[in-house]
Amino acid sequence: MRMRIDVVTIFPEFFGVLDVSLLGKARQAELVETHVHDLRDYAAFRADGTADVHRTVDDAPFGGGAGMVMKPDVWGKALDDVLKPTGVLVVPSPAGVPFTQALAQELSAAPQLVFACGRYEGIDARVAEHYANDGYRVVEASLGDYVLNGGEVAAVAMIEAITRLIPGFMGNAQSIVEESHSDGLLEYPSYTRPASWRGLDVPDVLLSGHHAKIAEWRHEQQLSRTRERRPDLLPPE
Ligand code: 6GU
Repeated sequence: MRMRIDVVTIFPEFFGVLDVSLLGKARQAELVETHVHDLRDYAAFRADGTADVHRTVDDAPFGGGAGMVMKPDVWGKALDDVLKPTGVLVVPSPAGVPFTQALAQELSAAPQLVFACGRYEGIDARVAEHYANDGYRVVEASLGDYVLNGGEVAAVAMIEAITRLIPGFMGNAQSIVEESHSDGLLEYPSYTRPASWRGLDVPDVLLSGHHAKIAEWRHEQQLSRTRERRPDLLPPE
C-alpha cells in the first residue's frame, strides 16, 4: 500500500525540496504521496468564532519565559482535518526521543505519517497528549543534540530517512542491509580508481581479490572507526 505523508507547517514553500532527489524517486515509483498544508489556513477564526485577519498561530507561554508557544486550538483544527484513523503523528522537537535508524524503520511501515512542524519553543503540550489519548501513535523525535529554529528541516531529514526504507524503494536491498547503523557500527571507508591519488594509496588488501580478507579488513575498519568516533555505539567493556 502507498504511504501518505502529510506535513503541517507555517512554511509550506519550504517543502518544495521534497520534489527533488531521492524522495522524488520514491514518488515516481508511486510508493509515497506527500501533501503539505499551511497551518495558517486553520487560523482564520479564533476559538470564539470571530475572524482573525492576522491568522495568529502562537501566544505567550503560561508561567512566563522567552518565546511563543503554538496554540492548541489551531493545531487541533489542522490535525483533526489531516490525521486519518491509522495515521501516526510525528512531532519534530529537540525535546523528543532520538530519531534513529530503528525508528525510521518502524515508521516506514505506517500507512500515514503526519509531521507537525512547530517552532522550537514548541506546540502547546496538550496537542500531543490529546491525540495520544485518542489512541493515535504520537512520536516526538529529535535529530540530535543541537537546536534548529523549527521542525521543518528536521521533518525533511526524517522523511528522507523513512521513505528510502519503504519496501521497493531502492533497487538494491543489500545496500540498505550493509549501510551505516543497520548493524550498529559505522561504515567502513570506500575507495575507487585511481589506486594512487595525490600520494595516497588504496589499501593493498582491497586490490588483492581475497574476498574473505577484504570482509575481515572492512569489519576491523568498522570497529576502529566506531571506537574512535562513536564509542557510545559499542557495548560497555
Ligand atoms: Cl526535531 N527540532 C528542532 N527544532 N531542533 C532540533 C531537532 C528538531 N532535532 C535537533 N534539533
